[in-house]
Amino acid sequence: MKFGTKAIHGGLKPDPATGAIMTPIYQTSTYVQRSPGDHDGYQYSRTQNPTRHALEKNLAAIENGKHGLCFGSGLAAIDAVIKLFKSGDEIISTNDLYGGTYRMFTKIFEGFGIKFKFVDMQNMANVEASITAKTKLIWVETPTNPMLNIIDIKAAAKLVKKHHILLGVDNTFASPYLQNPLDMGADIVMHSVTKYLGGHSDVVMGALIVNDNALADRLYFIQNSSGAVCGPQDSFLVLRGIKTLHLRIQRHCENGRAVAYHLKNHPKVENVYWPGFETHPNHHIAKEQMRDFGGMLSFTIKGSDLLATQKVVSSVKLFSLAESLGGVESLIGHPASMTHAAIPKAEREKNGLTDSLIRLSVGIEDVEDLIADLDQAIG
Ligand code: P1T
Repeated sequence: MKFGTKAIHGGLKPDPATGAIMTPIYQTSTYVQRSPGDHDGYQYSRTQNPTRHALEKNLAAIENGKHGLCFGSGLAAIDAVIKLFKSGDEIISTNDLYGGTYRMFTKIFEGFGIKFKFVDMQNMANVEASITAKTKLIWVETPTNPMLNIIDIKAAAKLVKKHHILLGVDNTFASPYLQNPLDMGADIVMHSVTKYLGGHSDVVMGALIVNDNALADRLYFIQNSSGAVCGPQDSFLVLRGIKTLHLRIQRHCENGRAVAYHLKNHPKVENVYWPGFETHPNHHIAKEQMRDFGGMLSFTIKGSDLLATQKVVSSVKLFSLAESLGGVESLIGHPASMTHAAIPKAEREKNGLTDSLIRLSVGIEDVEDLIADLDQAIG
């Protein structure tokens, strides 16, 4: 089955009770048992819920995985992954990543004795040099947020196989339409479903997709025991969002490309970070592991300091100045003071995330209007 067909049908069947073609919102916390233990597979909605279950199967289908698990947010999904480990274990993470993930790693899990190393993975030799006998997981975000670096998933997979450890990939920026890390040897795929999968900026949710049955069981145990699950109403909205994922991403990519080239040729723009440019340092890997280059990009304006940058992001009329990404509407953000404010300035700047960086989530509006808005904001 090809992607669009899987997005609409994958893992789904008409509701067994009524034949409803759309999975109903099973807004219930519990399920009646005929006698203790005699039930139809549902006991309590933290453990399992039919609407969430349908979404989990659909997500597994579009990521070419066997098992899907949904959580109350993207961070809750990552939290479940890190709970696979214990004090003394080490995790190697990309150095450029969502600020909230960095905050959770350093402010929550380091307190529990798990050690994190933030490494520039654009060169895999850096990763191999950081592996010790205590390393248990390599955590990759690709494309990275917000610098749009590309990490070679197949090379990372080769490394984890050699060292008998796990590879987790945060696939949020790419979406399953553009990139399927399990096919490239990853053990865990994670999504902030809040973004492209939901697609309409109306849900906060996270997901994990895995192939290995034993790993899935351990994650199901954590999902049920820690309880950070999503609700049925949100599961319904995401099921609905995924039905148009392929169409939306095609347009995000088309618009992203047009905006990227426009900014590249703009006399006031200094740098544009977008993996579709042949001059992007890892364009060849992006071309190999992604179907297209997505609708996320970052840029800087020549000679722009913090104040001038904040003025530009506040001057848009059609873009909205807001955190998040991946919705149908275009967003502009200032990572240093918004999504990545939790990362110390010195740490951010090492990775190129300066006060002058502007991030765009290019939506699916008419691109001429988006370009006109950026031009008037840049001035
Ligand atoms: O917001 P939440 O659903 O908990 O997802 C966290 C998360 C995880 N991974 C990546 C790559 C992300 O971008 C995010 C959330 N990011 C934003 C809110 C943002 O504006 O970058």
